[in-house]
Amino acid sequence: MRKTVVAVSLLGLVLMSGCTRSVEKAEKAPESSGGAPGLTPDAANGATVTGKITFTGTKPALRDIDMSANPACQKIHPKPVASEEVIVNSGGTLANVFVWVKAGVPEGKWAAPPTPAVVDQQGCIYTPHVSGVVVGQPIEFRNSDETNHNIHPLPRQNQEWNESQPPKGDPKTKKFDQEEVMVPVKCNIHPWMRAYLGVVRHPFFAVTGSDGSFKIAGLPPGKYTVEAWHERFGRQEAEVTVKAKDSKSVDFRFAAKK
Ligand SMILES: [Cu+2]
Repeated sequence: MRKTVVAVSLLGLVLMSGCTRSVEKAEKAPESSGGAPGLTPDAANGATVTGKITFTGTKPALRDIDMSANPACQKIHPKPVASEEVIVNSGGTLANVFVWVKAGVPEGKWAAPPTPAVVDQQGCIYTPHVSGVVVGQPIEFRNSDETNHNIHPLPRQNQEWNESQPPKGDPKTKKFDQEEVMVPVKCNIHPWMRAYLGVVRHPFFAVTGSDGSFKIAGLPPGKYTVEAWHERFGRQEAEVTVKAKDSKSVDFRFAAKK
């Protein structure tokens, strides 16, 4: 009888130490798999959220960009260059709206695409004006111009940097390691130059183009907060709940400020 008790308690000790070890392993796993690709959208079973951003009211009067202070830039543009601050498409929709899933996306490390996002400087304009990257995804800043630029992102959560780039200089590849929507990017030489980068911890974001629409695909089933950001008109949120393979639409409407 006594032997059995001893045997059982020994077995207990062995089991307990076994447990402790496996917990330690589980906790350490994410660190040691730092190079792992991470979570990716589920193209086959994920849900799709699409929508349109409409604009109501009168488009604000915007001055054309004045490049006269810099002949190298001005000579590229025989005609005045329209501001990109508000682009209302022919159908009354809004371009350059950054739409992203702000809340509800499962925690965990989402894979950063190895392919760099590209922000070029062409004719002393950042192209694209608005774009997005996944946290940790490389961004290639290019200079296609015959003039100097000075790239200067102005983040609040990420590390600020400020680097000049010679005419047609080598691309600069950078990363942001914190989620931040949006990071404004200016050029210290040309005050009109502005780009905006949405840095998101997952790949569920889009930017509206000439039809004002967006599409976010591969979302796991769940309840989400979707946010639409516009540089002039601010932010709006909407809730959406999706099941596997669902297609739902979420529209936003921005109005002219009075
Ligand atoms: Cu510049």
